[in-house]
Amino acid sequence: MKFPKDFLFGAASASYQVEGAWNEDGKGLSNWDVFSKIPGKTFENTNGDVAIDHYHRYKEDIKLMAEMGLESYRFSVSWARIIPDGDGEINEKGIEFYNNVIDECLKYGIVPFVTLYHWDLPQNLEADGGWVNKRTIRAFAKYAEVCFEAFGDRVKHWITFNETVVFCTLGYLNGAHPPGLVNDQKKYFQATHNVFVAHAEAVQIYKNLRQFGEIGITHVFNPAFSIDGKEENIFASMHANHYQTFWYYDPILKGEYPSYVVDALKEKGLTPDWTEAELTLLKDAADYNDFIGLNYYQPARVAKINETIESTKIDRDKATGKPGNPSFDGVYRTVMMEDKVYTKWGWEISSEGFLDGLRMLKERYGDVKLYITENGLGDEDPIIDGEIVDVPRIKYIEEHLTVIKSAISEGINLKGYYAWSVIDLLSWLNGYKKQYGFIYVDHKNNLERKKKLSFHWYKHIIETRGEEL
Ligand code: 8VR
Repeated sequence: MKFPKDFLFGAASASYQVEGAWNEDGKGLSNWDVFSKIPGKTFENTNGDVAIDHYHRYKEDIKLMAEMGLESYRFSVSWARIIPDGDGEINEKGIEFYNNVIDECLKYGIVPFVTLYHWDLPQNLEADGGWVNKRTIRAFAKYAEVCFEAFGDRVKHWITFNETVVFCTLGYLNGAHPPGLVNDQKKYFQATHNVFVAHAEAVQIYKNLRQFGEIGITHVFNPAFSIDGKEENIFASMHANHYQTFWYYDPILKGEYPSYVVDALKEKGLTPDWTEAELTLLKDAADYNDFIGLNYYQPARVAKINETIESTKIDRDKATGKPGNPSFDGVYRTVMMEDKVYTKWGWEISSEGFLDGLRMLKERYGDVKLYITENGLGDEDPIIDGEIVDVPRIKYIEEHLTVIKSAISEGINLKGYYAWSVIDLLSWLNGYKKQYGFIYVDHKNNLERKKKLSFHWYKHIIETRGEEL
């Protein structure tokens, strides 16, 4: 079987992780420009000032993508390039840059898939309370509209937010992402709600413009499974799925929050400040949301605990996705299991977890349209005789694409696959050590680009539409 004709084979990146040019051509400061410069926040104090200099090398990079046969490129727009202070004047140079990127993609027939928010918030808004302040909702709606009007004639696929669970958890509970707060549960839930409202506003604006494209959101997809058949651990997995998945997916797809979480928040005095009008907006926008993007790397294996959590602060090395942390409410813990396989960064490799998770989604949300907007292997790639032989990455992607194929044959509505990442880039907290790309970037040699083994492999998969998988 070949993948269906309308299935898109792509790869992804994010503005802060590739662009650099942090203060060029009128760009404003983002929260990451500031946060990454606080000593100790990132591995070896790396930051995105230069990143892989995609801002100046986008032509070369997109040419390589075309050579690889990429059908679609998922990238994000840096809000502070478009509106430097978040909600004031528009920076024409910023618009021009993304126009160039989009046109360069279209020149080769590559479909641009655009994320509006991949974590880099204008610092001016962050300083005023960021996602906790409702001003940011209005600002986002305006920014989204500016992007739709500037790029919407050529961009027909929009993602509002990337992984709300990650930037809110790390930002308001764990202190590992901006704004660096610890254990602020009230703000955490408020920020998530404000993001969902901002998403809903953007969906409405987009549909009112009648540009006839599609709009959705991307969430981390981290389905939780009990470590065994014990009742208490099965309860833990149900609890984890409600807080980590349904809290994030329900308001987008069903237009309402899961009552299991709502009731608990009420009891604890953690209910966000939400208005009737906002709740109605969520309900209305859910009917117009076109798809959900899933970033799948690993499932969660969970066990019940009963702990009083003094502080949810976690150190950088524990904030990078490795299991072992207790949940903020002390109800469960994620665990590493002896019979599972893990990457060098401790992320479980499990294509079965992927398939089981997709079935769980289908059960809860029916036939919603899905894209895999990220999936890939973070590794330190071996270089042998000058060649980058990233065989484990090929194996990883092969396994996951094979699962997608069977999911499609089971009737799961999957429309595209975006490997993370198209090119080696800056990891938020891990510097350049953790590589994900099909294209290698030589940091010792003027950021020169080089094709990896996986580049040729993926090209072949695309050419044959996955027939051999
Ligand atoms: C996703 C993010 C993306 C990347 C990939 C890989 C990190 C990284 C944490 O959660 O959308 O930006 O972020 O995962 O892992 O290493 O930079």
